[in-house]
Amino acid sequence: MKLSNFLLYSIAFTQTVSGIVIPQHVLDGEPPAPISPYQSISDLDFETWLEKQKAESFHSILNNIGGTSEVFDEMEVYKGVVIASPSKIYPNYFYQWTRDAAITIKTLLYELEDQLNTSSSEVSKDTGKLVNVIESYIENSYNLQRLPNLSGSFEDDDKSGLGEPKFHVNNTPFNEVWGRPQRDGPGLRAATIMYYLEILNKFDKQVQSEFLKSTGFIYKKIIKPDLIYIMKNWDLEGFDLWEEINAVHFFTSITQLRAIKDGIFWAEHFHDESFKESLVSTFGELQEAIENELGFKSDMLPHIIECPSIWKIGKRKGLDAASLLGSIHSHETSELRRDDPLPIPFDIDDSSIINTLAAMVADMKFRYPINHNKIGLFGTGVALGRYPEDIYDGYSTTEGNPWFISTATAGEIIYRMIFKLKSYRQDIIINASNRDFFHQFINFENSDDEGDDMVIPFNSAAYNMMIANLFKFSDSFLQVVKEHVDSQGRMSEQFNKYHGYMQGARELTWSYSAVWNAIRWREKTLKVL
Ligand SMILES: *[C@@H]1O[C@H](CO)[C@@H](O)[C@H](O)[C@H]1NC(C)=O
Ligand SMILES: *[C@@H]1O[C@H](CO)[C@@H](O)[C@H](O)[C@H]1NC(C)=O
Ligand SMILES: CC(=O)N[C@H]1CO[C@H](CO)[C@@H](O)[C@@H]1O
Repeated sequence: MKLSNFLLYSIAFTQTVSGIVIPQHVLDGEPPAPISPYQSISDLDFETWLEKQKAESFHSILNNIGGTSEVFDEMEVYKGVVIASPSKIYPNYFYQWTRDAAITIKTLLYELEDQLNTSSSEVSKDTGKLVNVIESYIENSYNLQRLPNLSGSFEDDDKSGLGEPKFHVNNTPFNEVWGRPQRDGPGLRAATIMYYLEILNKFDKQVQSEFLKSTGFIYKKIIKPDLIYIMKNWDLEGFDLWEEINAVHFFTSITQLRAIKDGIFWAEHFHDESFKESLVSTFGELQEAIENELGFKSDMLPHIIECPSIWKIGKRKGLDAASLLGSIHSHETSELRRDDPLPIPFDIDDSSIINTLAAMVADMKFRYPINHNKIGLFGTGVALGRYPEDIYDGYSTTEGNPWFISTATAGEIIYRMIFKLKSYRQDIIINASNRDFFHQFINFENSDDEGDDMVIPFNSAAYNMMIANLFKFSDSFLQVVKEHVDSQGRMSEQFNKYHGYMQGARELTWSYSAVWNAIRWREKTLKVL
């Protein structure tokens, strides 16, 4: 976006919001053209939009995967390769990241599971196509794992090559300076592939690909190396999902824990006893570290500290959408059992997670001018960015903006919280731990019970009112998303904090996947209301 346009839209904004200080450089522009970025879709009501956006998002995800893309042929983007974005310049995201790919394919797996569940024994053409895409990703993972690269090699004792964050779309290594290693990739990939095995098992299906042979082959050759990587490296520093800080990170640790947990199940399934024992001991150590040793929690703060080392030196508040992402990607539906023998901490309804969400809203409501019209409102979602101190604008470093991923993920968390409350028939318990979150919905100052625990009994009138407010809260995040996508449902990485237009890498695969998942959880939650 040219600077002159930028000034124009910002001015338009000052006319609708009063009492907000707009930086002088924004005020120095030409008179405004009264164009609304929201015009193109304002005629669609929310429900219609959700349905349309879910389909568009899914289609756009498939277009960013080699072998199924209608945009790229297999000579350019190899089969099973998931590109982060089709953008090749300004910025160049035309690569496959291990993290983004694993998260994307997990989205396809949710769809596959939904399709298999609803369709009768006959496997439809669409389902067959989906299986093909998923298996080509798994095949490609086998190849990528074995590519020597600047993080190391597959042959190293500690499997250091698996920590390489990204590759070219033709499966050659990326040999430039980068934030490496990134230690979340192997766990995310392994968890995604193990979820595929779980689906095959559940619906009594076989592996289709001749190359992949069987679930046993996939376990031994692809999943196990990634688990070994975690066992050998979980206590080491690495770059975060935003590729900026070489340290210990909540997102990395908790998604690693998830992979180890699933690994225990599959090691047992394949009678890999001694390996299972090693996994069990890693699980114990890593869980203890996450809860008590790595510094993700402090008595001084109600929320998660995503990167304790940078918080300690006072450079960041610790607030980060990565904590929300860590929670959703380490907890899933299949864990909806009461007597889980290996519970993973910091589920979506954990006080520290919902307090993180509340603190992000409280910060970014003021930080981003497009949220200023909601300053007086409580229990309403706003556009969320990655973290308060962010200065990456999608092209270079100036000022941070809201992201589709963060905003949609906040919605997903609250839908899932409602889903869990209703499915478990849980009372809502408000106490000192989660008061920061519920403060958005209850005015404690006027209540006699300030300081005391408050129990809202399941299915009482107050309970149902709170559930309705929570549902409205989660919807309001998707309403923000709706205001910033284009008329085709396309999504870039960010939208500008002053004027709301999209910027950064266009058609970001992860944006589609985050929004698709939030909409899917909304549908699931509606069924239990
Ligand atoms: C299919 O979905 C329904 C509703 O969510 C669920 O109760 C059921 O257990 C699922 N069946 C299978 C085989 O997953
Ligand atoms: C608040 O309630 C939760 C859930 O029952 C509990 O885990 C937590 O320890 C409680 N916090 C306080 C400060 O009592
Ligand atoms: C340690 C190691 O195996 N490094 C390799 C990483 O990849 C580059 C490019 O393929 C090789 O040149 C290095 O030898």
